[in-house]
Amino acid sequence: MSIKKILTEPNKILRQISKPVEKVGKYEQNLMDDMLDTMYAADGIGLAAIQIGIPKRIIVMDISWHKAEKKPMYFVNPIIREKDKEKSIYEEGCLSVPNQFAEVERPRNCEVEYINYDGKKELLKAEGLLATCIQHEMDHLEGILFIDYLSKLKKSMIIKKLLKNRPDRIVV
Ligand code: GNR
Ligand code: NI
Repeated sequence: MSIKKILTEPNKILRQISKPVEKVGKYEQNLMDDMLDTMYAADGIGLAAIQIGIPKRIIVMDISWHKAEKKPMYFVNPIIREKDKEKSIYEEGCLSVPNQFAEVERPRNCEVEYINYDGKKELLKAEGLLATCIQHEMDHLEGILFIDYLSKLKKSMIIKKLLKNRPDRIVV
């Protein structure tokens, strides 16, 4: 188990479309373990493999309040089977867009089909934060970030701030 570096916007890798997983084996399970460690270490509630530079359709999540009682969730090759017509607005953040938050509107409920940690097919009815988070994570698999839903002005302001705050920025 190890903690990986999370890529941040702007980075072309985050815009890649992730590839389906053919089978959940030891490599994939080890990757999911590392992703979960990385997510907990960064205080996030979800993480897609592309955020650590691996373009595979794998997501880990834990939306439980008390992290003493961990409730990890694993999604491989997730597909949205149904989306609610009703929308809800949530203030979103992203580990790849550090310290920036904005309201995003998405379908309120959704039904997701996926493969779990043990390689078994599952169906999940998601609502509230769970539905928001799974949709946010599934966007990562398509190279989409929550800032893509904002106005051009808001988005460019956020990207400007990210560039300014880069830890590796050289100040002369
Ligand atoms: O940690 C996270 N919090 C969050 C809050 C509201 C909506 C979505 C999220 S996901 C985010 C972690 C992350 O960037 N996952 O890709
Ligand atoms: Ni994110």
